[in-house]
Amino acid sequence: MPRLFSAIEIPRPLAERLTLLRAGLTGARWIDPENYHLTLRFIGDVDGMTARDFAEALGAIEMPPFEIRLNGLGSFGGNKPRAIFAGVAPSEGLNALRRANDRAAREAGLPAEGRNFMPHVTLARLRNARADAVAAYLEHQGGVFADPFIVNRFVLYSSRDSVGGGPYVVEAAYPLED
Ligand code: 2AM
Repeated sequence: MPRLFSAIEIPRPLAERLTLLRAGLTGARWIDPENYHLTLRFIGDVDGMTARDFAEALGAIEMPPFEIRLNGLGSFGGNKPRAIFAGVAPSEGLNALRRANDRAAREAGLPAEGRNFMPHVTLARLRNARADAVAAYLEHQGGVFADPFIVNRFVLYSSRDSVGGGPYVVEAAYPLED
């Protein structure tokens, strides 16, 4: 079974703008813009029936479109940085959609997720990047702001790559409608 997760896609023009940030950090493996996404609920490897149940529960979600905005850069991993991400400005719509995705996972019999939801778009995975180099990179680039965009659908992705970072396949798409 492929690894599954639900996510919001990043519109192509915004993804292209984010590629301007792909410079100036040794040890960074930059994600290709077509693979940028904002994970709503990570599922991982599950059996076919659970996958179908999750996909079906996602299909029952009814929500209007909403706006979100990427907002500043950060890193995960503290002293041993492992990723650079773009953060997301607080959004009630996003929180509601995340909760609905959590509910769908519960309905499919999946266990609750241990970690808190920290919405982000991973831009690079890091290997042996120095914490001070990451800090300098973030100081230089971290203040960027992007235009808001409308979220009018979310998707169920699969990934066969155990390392993460794509390529991802859209298994199903779920429109948000007023
Ligand atoms: P990340 O980009 O911060 O690694 C596919 O792996 C997507 O699911 C990625 O966006 C990844 O976040 C996210 N994800 C959330 N929880 C995960 C987990 N426990 N293992 C792997 N990926 C996870």
